[in-house]
Amino acid sequence: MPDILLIDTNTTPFNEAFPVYPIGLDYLQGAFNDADLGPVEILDLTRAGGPLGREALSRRGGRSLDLIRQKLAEKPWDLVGLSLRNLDSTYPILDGPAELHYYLPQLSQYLDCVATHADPKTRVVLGGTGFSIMPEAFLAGRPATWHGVVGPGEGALVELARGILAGSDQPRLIKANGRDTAIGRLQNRALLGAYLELPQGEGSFGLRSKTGCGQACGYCPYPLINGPKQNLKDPGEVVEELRLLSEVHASHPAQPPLRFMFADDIFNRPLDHAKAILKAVLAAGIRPDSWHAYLDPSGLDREFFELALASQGWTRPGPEGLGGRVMFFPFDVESGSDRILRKLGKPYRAQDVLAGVEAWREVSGAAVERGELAAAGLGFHLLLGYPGEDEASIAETCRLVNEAAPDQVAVQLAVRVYPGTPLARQTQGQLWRRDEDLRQPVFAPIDEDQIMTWLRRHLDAAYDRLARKGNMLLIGRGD
Ligand code: B12
Ligand code: SF4
Repeated sequence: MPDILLIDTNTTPFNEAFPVYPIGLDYLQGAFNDADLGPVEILDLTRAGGPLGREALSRRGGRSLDLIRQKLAEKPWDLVGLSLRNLDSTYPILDGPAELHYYLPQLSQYLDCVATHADPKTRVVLGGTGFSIMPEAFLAGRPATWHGVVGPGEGALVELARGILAGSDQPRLIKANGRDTAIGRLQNRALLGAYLELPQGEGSFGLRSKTGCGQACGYCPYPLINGPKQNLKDPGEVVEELRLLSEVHASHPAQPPLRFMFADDIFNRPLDHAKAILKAVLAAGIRPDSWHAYLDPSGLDREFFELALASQGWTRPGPEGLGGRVMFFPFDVESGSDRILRKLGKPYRAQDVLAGVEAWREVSGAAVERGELAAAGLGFHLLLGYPGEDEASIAETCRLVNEAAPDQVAVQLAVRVYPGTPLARQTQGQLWRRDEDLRQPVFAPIDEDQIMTWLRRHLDAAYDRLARKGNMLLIGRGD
């Protein structure tokens, strides 16, 4: 059997505070097993290094380098794969040291360590979301024994490994995004069990019901990762993954709440597929404590909300005193201005959002009346300050907010320009020149004070609560 090692390099402060299960590596490990190339070892740097207090976070890098050195010294691995997930926090540097928000220098240190300590015959393969967004930032200058895979690795990495083991020449960079290969599945019981030991946020666990969203919104790097089209997973396979997760959960002594996220680019596109999955989950009798997903705010209908409610989507136990379960449903609206939505490349308009909100209100309102929910709250997520934003477009967005009357509005006030996106093409020559300029976070410039003034002018007076952290605003109603 070949000696294959997969390393999860996600040692970011986020992964310390909000651990995310290394779904990608679990899927790849399963793909190697299916191809009779297993067992494959996973080195999860953050978990293998053990917990660190907030004040000791700076020690994570050194610990991880030690772990990499130790693992590489164990044997001359045939193949070492490194998963490079996060490039940055997506927030402009707020306060504190830059490494809290920008991870390329740390990742480069890990790669340097592998270059120095791996056996000269070991083939190194890079992949993961961060790598897929800017492969050259990682691969440039590395030895000829290094390769990279852009996009989902289940098919491409196994193929590459077979070629390497057979001694045939292999391409330096494989673009696997957009290929219709089988999507992996959660299969590593021990690793899933280990993550149940960790403090769980909204959803440490994730699983994928498809790849791709089929859109190309101006600012978004997701199509660079998963390609321009969609590849769907059979609902039955999703059920099998959830069954496994439920079994591992049921055998865990502490029984923390079982929450997960459909880690798709967009879960409800195509809507029928999302519904088929929820129906299959319900039919299988699987009841998580909660789940959530990223959604397209248009095309959400009553049936979707009914299925989401029945399967505990976006619900949680209510606060003390209220009892029962509550639902908080976030709509990723981005803008209420059709002109800006067009500029963003969004396929929906403000009217579609209102239709979705109406369907949500009917379903959640009926559930509250029946006593199934103790309360239901609505959230909007907005992205303000995209190139072309002005007082008229902010006024239109405020009009949509005033009409839909969400309980909470989260506003993001800065957009990072990722290489290869429509926004990057649009801003080349103004905000950046060479590809290398975009390796460091570059944000589309905005006048935050001006936007705040317009928001205050056009939002209903009921929205009288405002909290601000860096480029994020949280606006609430006092009524
Ligand atoms: C779901 C998701 C989340 C969920 C995760 C929930 C969960 N329990 O897993 C939540 C909301 C918690 C989250 C949080 C964050 N996320 Co996020 N997230 C995603 C999303 C949409 C999907 C990731 C995923 O799990 N996919 C499913 C798995 C199966 O796929 P995968 O990891 O990509 O692995 C596949 C391939 O990449 C490849 N592969 C992976 N490793 C390797 C290794 C080798 C050797 C090879 C060959 C291939 C390979 O094969 C795998 C199988 O197909 C992506 C965007 C996207 N469309 O990919 C952003 C994304 C990964 N997130 C990102 C970021 C920045 C964050 C946050 C820092 C945001 C924040 N400020 O809070 C935090 C970090 C959290 C942490 N602990 O690290 C960025 C990372 C890139 C970047 N810009 O830096 C992305 C790309 C989005 C973006 N805006 O650009 N995230
Ligand atoms: S913003 Fe959403 S719909 Fe648009 S390209 Fe990104 S993932 Fe797809």
